[in-house]
Amino acid sequence: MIRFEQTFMNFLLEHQEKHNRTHHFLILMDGLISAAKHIQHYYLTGALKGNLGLAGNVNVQGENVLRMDQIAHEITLHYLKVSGRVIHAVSEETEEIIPVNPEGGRYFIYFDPLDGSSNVPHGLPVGFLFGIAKRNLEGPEDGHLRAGKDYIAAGMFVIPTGTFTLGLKDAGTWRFHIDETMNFVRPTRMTLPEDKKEWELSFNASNRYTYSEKVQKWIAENESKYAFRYLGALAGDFHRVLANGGMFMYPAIVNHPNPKKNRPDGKLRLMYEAAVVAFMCREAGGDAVDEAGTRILDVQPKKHHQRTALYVGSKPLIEDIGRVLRG
Ligand code: FBP
Repeated sequence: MIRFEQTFMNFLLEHQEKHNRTHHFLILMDGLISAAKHIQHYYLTGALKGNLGLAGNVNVQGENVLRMDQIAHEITLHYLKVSGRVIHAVSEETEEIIPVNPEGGRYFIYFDPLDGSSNVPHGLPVGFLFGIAKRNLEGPEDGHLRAGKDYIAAGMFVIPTGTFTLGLKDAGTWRFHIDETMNFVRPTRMTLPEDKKEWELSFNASNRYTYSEKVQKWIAENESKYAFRYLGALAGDFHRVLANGGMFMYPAIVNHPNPKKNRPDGKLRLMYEAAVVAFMCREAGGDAVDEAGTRILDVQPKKHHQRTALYVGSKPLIEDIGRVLRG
């Protein structure tokens, strides 16, 4: 007896029909799925094909571009273009907002095609993160940057583990696994566990004495209560938090012995890193705040590559650290 698993596309078709929505979103998601599989192939063969090294140039963030960053960006842009559904895109890899199909497009997409650059040279887990917003269908569209609360969906692929997680506005966060036919299957609803026994803390421990005094104090008072895990790639670390509960944080760096290395505005990017995991976390019953204790999803972006501090995870922990940050 052959056992058939429900595929992602069948799951999404049911979702769209249940909510009397159009096929446009299905076509866009099909493009993102194709992009993720293509990126996974290049990453898995990267070491043998010599694609895990530097590309030789510097990106908008002033960082050395990795060959795989360029490959992942190029692949994603191709599938967004052929979907015909995207007005414009914001990519971590390009300075300017990318006009894709300004007239015929229906969605804005904000993406980081390969997140977790410190893991790339070792072929270790990285992430493909994206947030999607829809054009104004009732009136004129000015193309303004959307806050996370205006996203209709946000998701991440953890590459090369073959897992895909998608948050749908007011419809939960769902995880899918890749099967032997390279299909994403078995939709599993993700809800942050209330039981604290599995909760984990995730942050770059080598930065802890560069955080604000109040954040350092919160860590000292709480770290012994939870396990500590850190992969060094947001998608991988948040993947764990979503399953086990707890909190991932990348606080502002304000007490670095070398003041030039301070990051008072945080390191992670608001639109295609922080807001993406914050959206999935909200749909899974969690929350996320910035260094001021403001909800990440409520922050209106002023610039498309704007940075932010990030605290994301189980509601009781975010409420607790939020009080400290607002204090
Ligand atoms: P990149 O987009 O340059 O990879 O930066 C993002 C990121 O790698 C996140 O995935 C991760 O959470 C964080 O930076 C790791 O930073 P650090 O190496 O300072 O701990």
